[in-house]
Amino acid sequence: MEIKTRRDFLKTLGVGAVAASLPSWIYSCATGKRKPNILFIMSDDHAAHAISCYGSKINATPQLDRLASEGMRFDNCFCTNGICAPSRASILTGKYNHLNGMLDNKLEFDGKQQTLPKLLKPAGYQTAMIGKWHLKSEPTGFDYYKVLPGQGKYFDPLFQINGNWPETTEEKGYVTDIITDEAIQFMRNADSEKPFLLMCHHKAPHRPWQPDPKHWAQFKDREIPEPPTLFDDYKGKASAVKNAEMTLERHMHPLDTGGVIAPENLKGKDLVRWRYQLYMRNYLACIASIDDNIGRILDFLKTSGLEENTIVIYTSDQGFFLGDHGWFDKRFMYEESLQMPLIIRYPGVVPKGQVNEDMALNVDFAPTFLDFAGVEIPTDIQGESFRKILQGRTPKNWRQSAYYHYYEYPAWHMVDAHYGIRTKRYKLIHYYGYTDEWEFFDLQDDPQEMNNCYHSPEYQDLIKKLKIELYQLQAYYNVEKPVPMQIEKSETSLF
Ligand SMILES: [Ca+2]
Repeated sequence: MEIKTRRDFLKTLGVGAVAASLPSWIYSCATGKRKPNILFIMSDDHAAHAISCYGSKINATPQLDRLASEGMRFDNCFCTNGICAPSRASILTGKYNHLNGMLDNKLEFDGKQQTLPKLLKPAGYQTAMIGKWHLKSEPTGFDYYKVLPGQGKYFDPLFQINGNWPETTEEKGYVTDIITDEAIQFMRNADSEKPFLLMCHHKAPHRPWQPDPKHWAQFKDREIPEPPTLFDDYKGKASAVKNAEMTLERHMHPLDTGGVIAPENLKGKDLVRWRYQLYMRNYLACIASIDDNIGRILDFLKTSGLEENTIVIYTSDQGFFLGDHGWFDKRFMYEESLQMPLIIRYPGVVPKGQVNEDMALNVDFAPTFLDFAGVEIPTDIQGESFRKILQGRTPKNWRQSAYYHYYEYPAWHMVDAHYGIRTKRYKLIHYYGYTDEWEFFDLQDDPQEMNNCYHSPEYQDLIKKLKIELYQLQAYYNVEKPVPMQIEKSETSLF
């Protein structure tokens, strides 16, 4: 009689009879369902405007579109520091970089600190990290890891596997396929009585772009539409923007165009156009492999029976300039670099085919996953759980502005240190490293950020208010007053 009652109770929560025999700790109090598996798929430098459900004009990503049609797409998800290692550290810790220590790519992550996998393990989670790690120190908190050393290689990559750190083992094949194979193998072999956290981090589409030949064949003769800001002349913009060493015209390396060197007679706009085409064909061909492999993962989840109880997340550590403003690379707080694609599917919990406009940040990921797992969110985590947003209920006090802080200068591309605030409509940026200049954009009237209106009289009152809010955010996040940096040449890790 007692068992029957419990089964009836579980049925009301949507939990099947088989699950009723499982221990109580396996249920999440947040959803009343079994604690979900969390499959976190992250690519490297995949801009949202190279995903067709985000309105890409340059490629199609049918498998990511499929994921979005079955879940929720976030249109205002932002990184808090637009380069690789810092974003990864924020995702792992739920904290800004001044607290987790990864201000830039040069530093080494302190693996002793609190991280998402360490918090999930006591709740019964199996934890694994497969693919690009990029935090230099040995991964901690994972039952299993198999990571690329440094940036990794596209073909026949080396891996570092737990138990044998820092030795490397070569795997034959294409990196995006191999990482997917490994992820599927982990899920297939995982203990089905326990939930898992699997962080599946692709190297692609990081430069220098080396696509799988079968995808290159699809793109090699394709004419890629140019972005409207390809020939931004930076008029009225900050010196940091004018001085950045990331233009297609003057700073692109031959490796970024597949090792092909531009004909000598090409100059100015012709050279930019030539480089843009080769750059984008390689970049988009790398993304085609990611999309195919997302399809393989989704098919596996369906056929294995894991689909219903697995939260699938797709994101990228930050965005990228796809010729926008004449640039490649990222770092700046401009939209193309700031925005992270974010698509989340959780059958039966997240409504299908939703598009959300609320502001999410990479520091929100860890608390959100903890929340779904029914794990108490430590008070020192700075991000906020957006579980309720995923369930269709945005909290009334949800953030209306986001704080960003980029530190890495001097370094590759010589982008000055800056911080800023973005609201739904406006953006205010302060470059403070070797310069002391501001930019202000009205994103409603100027979504492409071509007109710096920092000195426009009609915006002065608004800018004053935004500065107050910006400094309040710095105080809220315990950011020490940023100081101009020592300017000296230094070595840094690639890109
Ligand atoms: Ca990156």
